[in-house]
Amino acid sequence: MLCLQCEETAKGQGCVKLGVCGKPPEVAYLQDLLVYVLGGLALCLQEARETGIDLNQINAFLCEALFSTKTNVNFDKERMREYLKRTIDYRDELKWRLSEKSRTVPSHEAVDFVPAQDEGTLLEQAKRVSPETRKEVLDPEVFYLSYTLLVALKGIAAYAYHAQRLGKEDQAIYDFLYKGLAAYLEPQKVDVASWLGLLLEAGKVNLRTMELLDEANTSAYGHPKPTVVPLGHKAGKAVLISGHDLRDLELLLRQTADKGVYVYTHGEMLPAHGYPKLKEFGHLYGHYGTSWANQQKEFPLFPGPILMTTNCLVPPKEDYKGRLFTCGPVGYPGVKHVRGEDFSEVIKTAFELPGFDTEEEKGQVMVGFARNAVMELADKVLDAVREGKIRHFFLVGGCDGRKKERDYYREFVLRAPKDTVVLTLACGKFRFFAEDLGTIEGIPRILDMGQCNDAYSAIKVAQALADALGVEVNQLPLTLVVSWYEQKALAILLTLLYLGIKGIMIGPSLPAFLTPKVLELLRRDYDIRTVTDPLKDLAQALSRES
Ligand code: SF4
Ligand code: SF3
Repeated sequence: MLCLQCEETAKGQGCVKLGVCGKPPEVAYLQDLLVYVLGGLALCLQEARETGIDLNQINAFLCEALFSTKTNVNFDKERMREYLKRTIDYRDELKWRLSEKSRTVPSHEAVDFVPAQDEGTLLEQAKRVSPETRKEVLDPEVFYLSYTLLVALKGIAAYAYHAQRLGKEDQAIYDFLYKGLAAYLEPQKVDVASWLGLLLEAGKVNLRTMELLDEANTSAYGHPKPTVVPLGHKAGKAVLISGHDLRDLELLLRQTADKGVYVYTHGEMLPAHGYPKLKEFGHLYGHYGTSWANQQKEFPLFPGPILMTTNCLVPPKEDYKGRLFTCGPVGYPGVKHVRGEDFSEVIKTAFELPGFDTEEEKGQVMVGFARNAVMELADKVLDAVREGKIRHFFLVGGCDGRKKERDYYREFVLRAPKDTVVLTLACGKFRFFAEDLGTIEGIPRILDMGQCNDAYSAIKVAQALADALGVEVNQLPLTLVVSWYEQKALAILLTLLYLGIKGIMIGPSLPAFLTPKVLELLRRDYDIRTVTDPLKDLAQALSRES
């Protein structure tokens, strides 16, 4: 196997025997094969695009299938085989419909690919189209650039999946997924300059996808409002829900309403507490635990079932595996998977388990500072900036992970001068989310803007601040300190580059798939830098503005 799609990739170069995340080589190969057959499907979809054939179901499937190959989503080879089969079924149906309409069926091996029935041969087939083989046969620059595009496509597909579940779609996003998968499938047809163009286009399409997701979330659940979230628990039966999918949370809340069960959020589900329509459910009580990286420590102590709606799933330990559930694109062998939208098995398990015996207070955090809530503070914020009471903003956002170096982000936030404000989003914030940094003129010094899925909010706020102050975004007293781990973060980074944002600090290490040439370009044209030492980086960020 060869997988280098996340920040924890082995030796900073690529996992070749077993994923650092726990992904076994068989699953890695099947995911590579899935990407290949999705490429064949994408060629057919490009051809079917203008024929009037209804593509809705296939588009939704395409996003889910790509999502399943992201880091920490699906570790189950049987589920991968199912995704393969469904891809081939959709592809063959499309081929038939294209012929029926006298349209040309695209010519490519992936369009005619037939998977072997026995696992050994299937894995051999997969190996032939895997990054391991691509690396041997492709020009190195093309290998890495095409890999970077694939990583971005997975991030975009994840956002599009969430939006689609709430009824928001844009064919232009799907068109780009087709185009990107086709380019990955036939990399020799794309020259180096065009790859770079495709990557910036991925940033542009990702911006649209995040906008659509923002529209999906806010139209379904209202604009988030500043909300206090308890970190303790009530006495009683309890269900824990993690991942990013708000639709799954809504369904769980509806299905547990008036049943005497409290629902707690974990990880990236924390910002859900800020949405007015989700807050209406009184049994959505509080938040339990921190980021995905601490699951193996936190999950054994939760006395109820745990539902993983999306990434990040860590291979579960035996002491909680039996009460863990997955849904959507997530999967792990031996863990119960909820198909469809009926969580009654999860709820039944909550009644079989003890729940919390006693009530406990463990402090609280504030969430809900998404774009609308920050805009409501705009006058106050702008006055504070003009009066010099707020000297600088830091957007400390992105993923968490297991590396000790990620303490950098906590140090950075704790050491940020008292006249600075920290905007944050995504699971990296769990390194500092419960710290009390105080307020400036009543404005909290940590403003939690939401999940990684809410990066659009941060972009809108930066643009609005720049407009109000009559400057360009790059002239704002704002520094972006990004922690990346997985594919959505890369898609966001490309969006920031597409928007021309300069001076981003990224860490804890650089993506293994960026070639020296690309890095040189990023440094030269975008002034991208890697994080070094919190105090040094803080001093540098603050000096640039003076
Ligand atoms: Fe390795 Fe990350 Fe790929 Fe897992 S997802 S196999 S840790 S590179
Ligand atoms: Fe986190 Fe997986 Fe990226 Fe949503 S939950 S930000 S890592």
